[in-house]
Amino acid sequence: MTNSWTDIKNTDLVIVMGGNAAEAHPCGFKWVTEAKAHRGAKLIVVDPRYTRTAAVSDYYAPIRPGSDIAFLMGVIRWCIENDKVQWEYVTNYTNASFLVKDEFGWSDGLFTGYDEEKRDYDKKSWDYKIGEDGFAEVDMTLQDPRCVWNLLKAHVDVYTPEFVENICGTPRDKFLAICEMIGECSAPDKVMTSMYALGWTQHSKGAQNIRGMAMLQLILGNIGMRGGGMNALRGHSNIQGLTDLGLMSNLIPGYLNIPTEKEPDWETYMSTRAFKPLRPNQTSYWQNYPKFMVSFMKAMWGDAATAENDWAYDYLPKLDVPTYDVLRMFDLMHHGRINLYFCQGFNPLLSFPDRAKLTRALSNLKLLVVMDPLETETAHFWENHGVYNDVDPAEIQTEVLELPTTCFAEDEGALVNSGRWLQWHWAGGTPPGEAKHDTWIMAGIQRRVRALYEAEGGVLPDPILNLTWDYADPFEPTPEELAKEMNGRALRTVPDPANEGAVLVEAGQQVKNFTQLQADGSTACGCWLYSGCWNEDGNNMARRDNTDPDETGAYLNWAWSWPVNRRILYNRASADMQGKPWAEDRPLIWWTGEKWEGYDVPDIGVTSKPGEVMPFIMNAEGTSRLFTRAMMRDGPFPTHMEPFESPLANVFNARMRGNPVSRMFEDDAQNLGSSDQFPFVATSYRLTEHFHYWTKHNPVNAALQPEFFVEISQELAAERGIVNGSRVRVWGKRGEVWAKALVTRRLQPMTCDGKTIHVVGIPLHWGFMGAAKKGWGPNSLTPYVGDANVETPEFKAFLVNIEPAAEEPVA
Ligand SMILES: Nc1nc2c(c(=O)[nH]1)N[C@H]1C(S)=C(S)[C@@H](COP(=O)(O)OP(=O)(O)OC[C@H]3O[C@@H](n4cnc5c(=O)[nH]c(N)nc54)[C@H](O)[C@@H]3O)O[C@H]1N2
Ligand SMILES: Nc1nc2c(c(=O)[nH]1)N[C@H]1C(S)=C(S)[C@@H](COP(=O)(O)OP(=O)(O)OC[C@H]3O[C@@H](n4cnc5c(=O)[nH]c(N)nc54)[C@H](O)[C@@H]3O)O[C@H]1N2
Ligand SMILES: [Mo]
Repeated sequence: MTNSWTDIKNTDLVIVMGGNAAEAHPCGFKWVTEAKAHRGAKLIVVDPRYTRTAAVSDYYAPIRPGSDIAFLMGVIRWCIENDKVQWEYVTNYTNASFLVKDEFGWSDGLFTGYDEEKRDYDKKSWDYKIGEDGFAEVDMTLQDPRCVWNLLKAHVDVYTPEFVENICGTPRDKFLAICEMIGECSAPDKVMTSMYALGWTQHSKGAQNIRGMAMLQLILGNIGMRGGGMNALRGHSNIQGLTDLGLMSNLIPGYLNIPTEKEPDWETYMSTRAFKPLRPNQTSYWQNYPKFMVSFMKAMWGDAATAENDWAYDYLPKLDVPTYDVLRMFDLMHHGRINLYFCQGFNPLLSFPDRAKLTRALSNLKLLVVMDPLETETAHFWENHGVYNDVDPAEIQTEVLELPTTCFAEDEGALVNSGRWLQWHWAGGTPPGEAKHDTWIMAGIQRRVRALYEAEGGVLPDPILNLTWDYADPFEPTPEELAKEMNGRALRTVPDPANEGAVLVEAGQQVKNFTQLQADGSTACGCWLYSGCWNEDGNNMARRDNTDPDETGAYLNWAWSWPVNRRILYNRASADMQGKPWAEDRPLIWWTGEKWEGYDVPDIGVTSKPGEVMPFIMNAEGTSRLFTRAMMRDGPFPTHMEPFESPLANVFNARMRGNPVSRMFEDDAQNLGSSDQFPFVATSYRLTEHFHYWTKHNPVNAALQPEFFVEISQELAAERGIVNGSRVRVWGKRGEVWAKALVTRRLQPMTCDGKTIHVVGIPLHWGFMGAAKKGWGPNSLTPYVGDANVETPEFKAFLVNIEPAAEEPVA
C-alpha cells in the first residue's frame, strides 16, 4: 500500500476492482465502512461476479476476466476528453512533460523493439531525449507531440466507451457512470482510493493492470494524498514482509538486486543502479544504493567483506536468467534438473497451476523436505486418490521428509501488514509435540552444512564459512537478534559529515535509521528499509500507543512503518508547488517557509524547497511516471492483451497469443486450450470461511464450507441442463474436476465482440486432507503461464467446459 488501512477512512471514493475486500480482507474492510459512514464516501465495485463487497457497494459493474486494462485505459481516455485532470499535479509531479525519443512508437499491439524469437523487447527506444546538459528534455506547455502526455493521449485514443463495452462486456452506461464518479476525484481536494489484490495480479499482464490504475491515480492527483493511493491488499499476514526481506529469487532485502551474470564485478553492478538525477535539483534517492548494499554485505560477511575485495561481491550468486521464480523452478524439476526441494510453508500441489505437471515434477525429485505445521497434500503428492488423481505410487521414488514447524501463534516476531507496518507480536501458545520454530530448523541445517564445509572443503566454501553468525545460541537465533541485525549498527564510530568533530553514531550502537548508513564499511544493516525498527530507542515495532492527534489515521506511535515510520508514501505530493496542502480539510504535510512539517514523516528532505525539489524522490526524474523507460518488460504503457486462454483473439494483433513477453515455457505453450473445445471463461477465488488449505483441517471451518462447489449463472445452467445442487464435471485442456453446482444470479452472462460469455466461478479451498470433503480446486485446470514482470500465474482467466456429471466419482 502507498497508504495504510487506517487511512482509507479519509477517502471520498473507494474503487474495489481486482479484489474482493469484504470477503478476503474482512477486518481491513471496516475502514471502508468508516469512510462511508463518516464522510459519505461512495464504493464502486468492478468484478466479474456480484461479490460480498459488491453487496455493500454504491455502484457495481461486471467485467470479463482479464480485460481490466481496456477498462482502465478507457477511463483515462474519458478523463482526458472531459478535462477531468488535476493539471498542476500532472504537469509538475508526473513525467507528462518529458520528451520521448523519436524512435519510440507502437503498432499491431506491440511497442518498438520486439524480437519474436526471443519473446522479448529491445527497450532502447523506450527512453527520454537527453539534452546537451545531460538532463532529460521537457516541454512544460505539454505542446510538443513527443511529450509523454501527447503520447499517452494517442495511446489511449482507441479505448472508447464502445471499445470498452465490446472487450470488457461492461455495459456502456455503467462504464460511463463509473467514469463520472471517478472524474469528480480530479478536483485537487477530492480523493479516490484503489483497493486491489489478485483479480489484478493473477494475469499474464498483472503488473500492467496495476500500472493502469496507478496512472489514473496520478492523472487525478491522488497519489500521496490522505485517502488516496494505490492500495495493494496483501494476502498472507506477512507477505509484505516476504517481499521486503528479499524472498523473491532475484532480490536482496530492501529491494536490492541479486547480481546477474552480466554483472561480474562490483563496478558493473553499481553502474546501472545509483542513478544520477535526470532533472536539475532532483534527489534520486537511489544514489544511496552503495550505502545500503555495502551495509548489507557487512551484515552478511563482517570482516570478510572489505573495500579491497569489493565487499565480498564474489560471494553473491550471479543469476544466469532474470529469475528463478516458482514457475521456472517447477519447470526445471519437471525436466529432472532438480534433485532436492525444500518446501517451507507452501502447498504447491494445491496452490500452483497445472496439478498434473506439478505431480510429474515432484515425482522426479530424489528428496522432498516439507517444513509445515500441518500435513499437506504436497507432502502426500504420491498418494493415489482414484478419479481425483491418476498417480501410481509404485513408480515414484521420491523420498519425503516432513519437519513439523510451529505456527504464527506459537512464534514471536514482527508481521508486516499491507500498510507496511511492522507489528511485533508475542507467542500465545507452546508448540505441540515435536514442532520446532522455523529458525531452529534452518539454523541447525546451516550449522551442519557449515561443519561439512569446514571438514571437507568444497567449491567456494568462503560464503558459508565467513557468514556472520554471532547469535548467543548459534542453533537458535532469537527474533530480537534477527530484528536488531536488520535494523543495523555501527561497526566503528561514524563521524558526522555535517558537523566537523561530532559523532553520528558510536561504535556498537544501533543506527537510528538508514540515513546513518555508510558506504565505507563502517555500518552493517540486514535490510535498509527496516532500519529504524529497533534502534537505540528500543523495539519500535512493539509500540502500542494508539493516540491519533487530529484523527488523521496516521497512528505514528503504533508499531513502526517502513520507511522511517512514514505512513503515506510520496506525501510531499499532497501539497501544491508552493507547499500548501491541496485538501485543506485533510492536510498531511506543509511548507512552513523554512521546512516541511505535518502529521506524517515528510517524504522529502525537510528543508527541500517547494517548486525546486519534486515529490517523487526515489525516481531519477523527481516526478512520477506515466511512461516508464526500461522498467516494465511489456511496455511503457499498458496495452490490452487477451489471457492465454480466451474466447477472443487479441484485438490489436490476432496472430499474437496472450502477452508476447509473459513467463511461458515451450511445453506449456503447446498445452493451452481453445474456445471451440472449452467455451467458458473460468476464474478462481477464495471464501471468508476458509484460509487456503489450512482451515479445512479444522472441523468448524469444514462444517461452514464443507464441499467443493463451482458457481454458474442461471442461463449457463439452463443451457447445459445443470440443476442447482447437482454434481458437475468441469474440464479443460490440462485436467478435470468434479464439484457441486451452485446456480446463482450473482453471475450473469456478458456480451463481448458479439459473443455471449459465460463465467464459471471456482473457489479454491479443497484438497484430499483434513476434515472437509475431498475435492480439487481450480489448479487441476489452470494454465502454466505467468505475468511478464513478476511471473504470477494466470489463475484468474482460463477456459473450461462444464456438464452434469454422469455419475459421482468415488474418491
Ligand atoms: N478468508 C480468506 N481471506 C483471505 C485468504 C483466504 O484464503 N481466505 N487469502 C489471502 C490471500 S493469500 C490473498 S492473496 C488475498 C486475495 O484477496 P482477493 O484478491 O481480494 O481475493 P480473490 O478471491 O482471489 O479474488 C478477488 C476477486 O477478483 C475477481 N476477479 C477475477 N478475475 C478478475 C478480473 O479479471 N478482473 C477483475 N476486476 N476482477 C476479477 C474475483 O471474482 C474475486 O471476486 O486474500 C487473503 N485473504
Ligand atoms: N487457482 C488459484 N490458485 C491460487 C490462488 C488463486 O487465487 N487461484 N491464489 C494464490 C495465492 S495468492 C496464494 S498466497 C497461494 C497460497 O498457497 P500456499 O501458500 O501454498 O497455501 P497455504 O495453505 O497458505 O500454505 C501455506 C502453508 O504454510 C504452512 N504454515 C503456516 N505457518 C507456518 C510457519 O510458521 N512455518 C511453516 N514452515 N509453515 C507454516 C501452512 O500450514 C500451509 O500448509 O495460492 C495461490 N494459488
Ligand atoms: Mo496470496
